[in-house]
Amino acid sequence: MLKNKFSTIGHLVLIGAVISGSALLVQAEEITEVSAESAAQVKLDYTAHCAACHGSERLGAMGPALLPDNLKRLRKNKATKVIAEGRAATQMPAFKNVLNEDQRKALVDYIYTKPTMTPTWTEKDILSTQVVSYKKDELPSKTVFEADLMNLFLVVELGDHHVTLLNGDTFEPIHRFKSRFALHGGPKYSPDGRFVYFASRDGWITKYDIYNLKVVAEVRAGINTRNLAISSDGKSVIVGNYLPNNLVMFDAESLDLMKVYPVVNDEGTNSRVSAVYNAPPRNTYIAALKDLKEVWEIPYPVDGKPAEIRKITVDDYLDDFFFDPDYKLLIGASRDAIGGQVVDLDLGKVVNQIPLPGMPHLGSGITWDYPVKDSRGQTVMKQVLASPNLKEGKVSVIDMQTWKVIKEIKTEGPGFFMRSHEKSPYAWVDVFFGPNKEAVHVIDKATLEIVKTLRPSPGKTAAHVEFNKDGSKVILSIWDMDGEIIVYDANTLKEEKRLPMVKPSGKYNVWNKTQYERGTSH
Ligand code: DHE
Repeated sequence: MLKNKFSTIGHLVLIGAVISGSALLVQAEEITEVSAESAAQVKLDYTAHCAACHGSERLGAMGPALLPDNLKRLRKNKATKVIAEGRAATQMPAFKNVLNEDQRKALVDYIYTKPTMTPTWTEKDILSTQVVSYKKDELPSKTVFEADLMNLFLVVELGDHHVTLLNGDTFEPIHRFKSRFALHGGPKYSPDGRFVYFASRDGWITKYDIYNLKVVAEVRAGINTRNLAISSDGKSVIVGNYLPNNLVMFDAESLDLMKVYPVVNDEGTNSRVSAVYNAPPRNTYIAALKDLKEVWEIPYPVDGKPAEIRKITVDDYLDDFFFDPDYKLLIGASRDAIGGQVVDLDLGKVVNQIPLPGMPHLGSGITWDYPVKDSRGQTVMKQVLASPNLKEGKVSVIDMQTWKVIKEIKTEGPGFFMRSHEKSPYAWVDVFFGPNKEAVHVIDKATLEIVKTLRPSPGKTAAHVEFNKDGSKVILSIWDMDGEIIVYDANTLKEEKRLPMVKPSGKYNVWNKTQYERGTSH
């Protein structure tokens, strides 16, 4: 009788795996005993409130995987608080009015329980998912539409998982196509702008031919993916994963697997990848890690052969980071730190600390030249970096020589994305969180003052802007199922056009992205 009263959380996970026919889980290692009633209740709560975002088997979907390995940096009491109050800078809502304290604690115990089946995604799994619809040169190298190919935009519509290709001169849609579930991070263009590579949170990599409006190849690189990067020679693509803890390199042509790099240090501790970026002047990829205090530099493959990794030890975990325009310095921060670190990639060490309290969103950081008077009264240009803050209503502007804060620009709430363009006098920052999420600020790059605050759709989140090729227009998303994108004149700040879209998130201009324009993300 007593025996019957006990079940295992692990068994419930196993049932889920069998039902979904998933090939992601392998044999049990550890089983935690809890009463059958509690196990059933926690599973019901998980299914009702968590599974839609974190996946029915805790492997991640819109939200991250919830497995002990992925939660190493989060203490259990902090996790209970996150369930009650939500998590800053994410889509995680507060559940304190929906789940009582016991339910919240039971959920925390559940997510910190090792699944009976360990999730895996092997080279064999990767290879088995590869589909090549069109081989090299099978499709014509001219477009099936007329437009300035360097001034195209892609708009990711998160609401119904579609992508719209937009003419950047007329702002007329050219084509709309279905994407994989929950694309996240910037799609990456091939250097000539013909192809684009998308990554979905559940690990799918899609290569799309913009000239022919067709998917060329697809492969599933992992279970829970962060982002991808493409090399400047256009020959390889690398994917950073949360689950499994690895980086996966593909040949950019047909997404043939080249190499899996397990992310583990010499002592055997493994880590999720915070993100991986291309570093053009270095001919390398740079990845920062979430659970190891290391930055990894991965050279492009030579003659198709992947090279060995160079590892740089840093002072703290780097959740978020970006580079100076020369890719000599990496500027990064941990989400819980009170400051950022400047890593000299040539010297291979941390060379400075930056006073950046709150939660700077360095992934959205931009740089520009800011005019100051020198000791002789002459105007000289100083390179500054600016970052929104995910916790506080401010934009920090930092001198990139002294690493001192020049100004903290007060905004109406925490912001997610910041953008500018070399030819624009303005930088735009959204107010993504809180009661003023409908607002977007326009900052004068020379005075560091907010010159205008736009509220284009009262009550709806206005977020993420991208400039066109010559910096004369800006498009802004109204982040709503009944949403739209709004085109502005980038100089007069006057609204020019609205196009209905389904929760449009990021927008990506071919020229700005392929030229590594300073005002946008790379
Ligand atoms: Fe993002 C880019 C990490 C939550 C929308 N986001 C990125 C990148 C990283 C990142 C590392 C750069 C990848 C690249 O371009 O190659 N994002 C994170 C997080 O750690 C965080 C805070 C938590 C998480 O859920 O993973 C997070 N991000 C979100 C969201 O909640 C957003 C608003 C909605 C969504 O899609 O889930 C969101 N992130 C975006 C967008 C970009 C992005 C639109 C690309 C911006 C660009 O202009 O390049």
